[in-house]
Amino acid sequence: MKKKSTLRLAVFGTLFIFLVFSGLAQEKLREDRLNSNPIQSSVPANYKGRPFVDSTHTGRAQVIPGKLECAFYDLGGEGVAYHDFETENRGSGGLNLAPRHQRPHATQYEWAFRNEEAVDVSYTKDFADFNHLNNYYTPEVNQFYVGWTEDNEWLNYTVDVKIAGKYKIDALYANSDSKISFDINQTTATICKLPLNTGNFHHWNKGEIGTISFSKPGLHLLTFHYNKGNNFAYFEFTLVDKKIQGAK
Ligand SMILES: [Ca+2]
Repeated sequence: MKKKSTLRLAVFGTLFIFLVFSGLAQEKLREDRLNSNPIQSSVPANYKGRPFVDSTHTGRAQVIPGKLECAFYDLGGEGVAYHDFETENRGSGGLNLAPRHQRPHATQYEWAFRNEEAVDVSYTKDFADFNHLNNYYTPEVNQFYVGWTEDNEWLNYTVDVKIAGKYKIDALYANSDSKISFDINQTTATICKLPLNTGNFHHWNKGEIGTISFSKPGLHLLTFHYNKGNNFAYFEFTLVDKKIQGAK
């Protein structure tokens, strides 16, 4: 009896191990297949920018559906990855040089983020952005944002669209209720309106601003156009319809 049950245990044990390993092998095969499929690209051939990369970012394009962080605009510099009014970074390379603006909840990484580039970037601070009752939406601690905005500035993002279709856009922003727009692959795709004026550059709101459609999956060049009067933290793209009408 003892021998039989030992044998049964051995058979079941072997079978169990076999099933686990064959499951793992199949999963690995599936991953390899996914990775070997090159992402198709609709990015214009003349575009010289590339996704942002640094010590903590991989250099992969930001993904749609998902959150597009404004401060993670592409690498490539003035006239390629962005257009900015003046060469100083008035956040990381200006305001945040003052010890008072190097908050204990952040590190040098946040204080000095992309300080060699002209786009004006800063991060949310305890004394300015959350410990007050004037927010419509409380931003995350150390949330990067693009500020000190001027008329006709723009930022480029190489984005990886996983599913073609129509997307709702929500923005985390502060101050003016201005209009902004997005191009897809260098053609105007949508004009959006920020829903309300928060009355202050450190009173934040998160709300729906419009929709945008991508006609196919893969890499696209998304250009964000804006004017004077806002801080912009991020945009969230949520798929609302896989049918596409008038998509770029
Ligand atoms: Ca600047």
